[in-house]
Amino acid sequence: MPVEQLTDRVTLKHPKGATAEILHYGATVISWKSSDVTGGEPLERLFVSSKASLDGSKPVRGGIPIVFPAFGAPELPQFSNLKQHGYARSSTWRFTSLLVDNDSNVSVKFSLGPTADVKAVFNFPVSLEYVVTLSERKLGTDLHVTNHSDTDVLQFQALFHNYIRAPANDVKISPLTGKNYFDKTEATAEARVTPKLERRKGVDVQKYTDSVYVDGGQVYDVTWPQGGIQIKTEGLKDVVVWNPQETAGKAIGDMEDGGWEKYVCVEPGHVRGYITLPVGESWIGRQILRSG
Ligand code: TA6
Repeated sequence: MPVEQLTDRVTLKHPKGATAEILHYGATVISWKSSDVTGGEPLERLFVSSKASLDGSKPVRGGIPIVFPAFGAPELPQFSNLKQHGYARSSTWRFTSLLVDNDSNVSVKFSLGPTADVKAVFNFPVSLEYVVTLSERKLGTDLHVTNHSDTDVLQFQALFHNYIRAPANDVKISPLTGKNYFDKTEATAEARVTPKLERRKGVDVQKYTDSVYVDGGQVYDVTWPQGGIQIKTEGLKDVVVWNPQETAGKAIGDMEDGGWEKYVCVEPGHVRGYITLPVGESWIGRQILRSG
């Protein structure tokens, strides 16, 4: 059965063995298992902390949380009621339909309208749809944003907060050479808003890393000895690379011991500046993750 609906999640099964699990809470992909080009048993490609809450009590520490309408600490006045990274990852989405079910792809859609709990924090007539597509070696996630206002444009940011399962100290992310980035680990506010030029051929996360690359190039290779994930994106011009390492990692309440050694976050998004969506229009931001 390609799609199974459980009380709190939907599971996808591809005819060639790949699987995915999506919680209704946050429409958070909490598992993606796929083989690589050599075939073999599908392996888990995402990291979810063993201390993560999956009961809807707080955003999932891992998988692919959806960041919308604001990245980081919300800045715009209309976002003043929102928490860090916005409301999409901490709202309960509705599974609306099985879109595609064939030998190549299994694709499902979730939606999040301006429901009461959303209006309580963000009173703007915006609706979200999220399409997750599972292929033999790929996982696609598409976020559709529609502005239903008759009068106001919608300004927003969006990002897929991918926790890629990987040996963090052996990972390299490329090609980011020549890209400008902002280093959020800098000690002073001034340094954190001063752009740096990336000179490395492969970016590592062997030390505490929290970098926002502007216009990252929309294709990213996350590689390590004997493994890798490629990320291709559309509509998401920037990319964030994050790993807290031990000191910052231990301070994260729902991070399992040593969890920081098991993942790297490579997060395509539009997070420098805002997308401005005119009245009545829709926007799509998408990514395709490919294993091996
Ligand atoms: O995407 C990187 C980041 O913004 C980091 O600064 C860190 O805060 C991380 O997201 C996790 O944020 P969270 O709100 O999920 O603890």
